[in-house]
Amino acid sequence: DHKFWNTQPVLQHGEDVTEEGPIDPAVPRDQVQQEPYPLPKEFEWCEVDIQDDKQIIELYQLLTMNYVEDDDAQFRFDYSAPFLKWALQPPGWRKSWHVGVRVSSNKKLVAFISGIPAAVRSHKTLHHLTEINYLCVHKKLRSKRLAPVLIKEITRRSHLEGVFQAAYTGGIVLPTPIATCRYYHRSLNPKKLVECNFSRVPRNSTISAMVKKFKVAEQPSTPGLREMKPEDATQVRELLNKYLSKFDVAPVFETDDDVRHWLAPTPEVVWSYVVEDTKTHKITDFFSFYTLPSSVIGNDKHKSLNAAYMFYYAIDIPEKEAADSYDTARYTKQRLTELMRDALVLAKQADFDVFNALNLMDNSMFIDDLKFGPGDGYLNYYLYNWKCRDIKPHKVGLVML
Ligand code: MYA
Ligand code: JJ1
Repeated sequence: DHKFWNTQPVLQHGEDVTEEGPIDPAVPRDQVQQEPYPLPKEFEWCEVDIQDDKQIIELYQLLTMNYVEDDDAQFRFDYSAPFLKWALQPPGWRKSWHVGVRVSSNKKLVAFISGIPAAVRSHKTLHHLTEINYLCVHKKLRSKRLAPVLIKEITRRSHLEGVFQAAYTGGIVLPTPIATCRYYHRSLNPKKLVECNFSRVPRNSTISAMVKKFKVAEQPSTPGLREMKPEDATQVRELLNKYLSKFDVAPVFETDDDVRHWLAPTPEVVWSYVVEDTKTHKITDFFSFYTLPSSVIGNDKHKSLNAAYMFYYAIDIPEKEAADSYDTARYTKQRLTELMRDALVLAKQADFDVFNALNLMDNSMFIDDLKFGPGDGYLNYYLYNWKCRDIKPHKVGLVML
């Protein structure tokens, strides 16, 4: 049983969804609790100012040492400082949603939770909600019920801004996922992955056979493929919103600024490419991936695994193919497989060791052909204060960082 989650406006385990909608009503600002939730006496609240180099480094260090690990504690996510700046400062970001906890006596940062504003559609409803991420409590302060205080405080700060729904993901199962996706991995540097115990040499195989199996082309092959430019934002926005409209939960990119922030290339953080039709100069395809290394825990040879994660993509379905759903599916599979083959080439050129993807959107169409294998991790998707029917992985169009 869940002492905390039982008290929250979320679907409780086993409850059926008859009608979609909020669980608790919205509350006017002046009726929202004005005082921060009390913390145990040795701690105090702070806002982490991530424009201040000193504070972004404190946040980076907290997460690098204490954030998410795999089930066997072999790897830990190592989000870089530039990545965190990008992830936490999209258009409309609020400093009051970058919530830290410090030890009062020495001001050491020991816990964190963040919210960013986002437009996310579930089925037919568009929500202007908070995306919650980077919840972290220092390893030495675990199991003291600090996490519920952080969650209640970010909820209160969200209510103060008139936002009553949230989206979040997690490796663990809580009441109640709207969707559960699985991680898949495509080796680019099999030798290093084996040395890190990220993957194993199958009994009937050898390292050199694996090196051969996972070789990719030297250069991408799609004609008209190039890096995305900020000037492409309008076309990419239109293409992507149209593609995302077929999923049951997906973001809506409401402005070109959103697209430039999230999807134009940012060095060391996000990599984005478009296909520009050689004749019409129209953008017909788009894909992106982001950089998220993991620290390799307790390995003498390797300190870090350099992973690329599939981010958003879209293809234009020509009218001829859109005529019937069979042709659409066949076209989508072919086009996406060729595009993602190029994504692997570009990721290899950029020296990534592995390319990761979830089985969401249309990823299942290329996962096998492009030699991705299933990982041992799952990602659960949640909505706060919204009843929502369950969603199959291939109907999920939302990627959280
Ligand atoms: S997911 C990433 C979460 N971070 C990590 O996994 C990093 C490593 N782990 C830690 O830092 C700690 O173990 C954390 C828990 C901080 C996770 N999401 O303080 P406790 C519940 C939600 O004694 P600790 C991400 O960032 C747990 O079920 N709840 O535990 C999205 C129990 O409640 P109950 C979680 O281990 C976060 C209670 O906390 C999670 O010291 C979305 C125990 O508290 C989790 N990942 O600390 C947050 N893990 O008794 C929700 C444990 O009921 C946002 N718990 O089972 C909700 C929307 C808010 C905004 C609403 C706006 C309207
Ligand atoms: O990376 C993950 N698993 C790896 C390493 C497993 C190490 C032992 N536990 C894995 N490797 C096998 C790869 C192999 C490559 C060749 C083909 C066959 C497969 O499976 C997993 C994902 O699978 N990662 C995690 O568990 C990290 C946590 C995931 C939950 C994230 C929560 C994020 C919350 C943010 O909001």
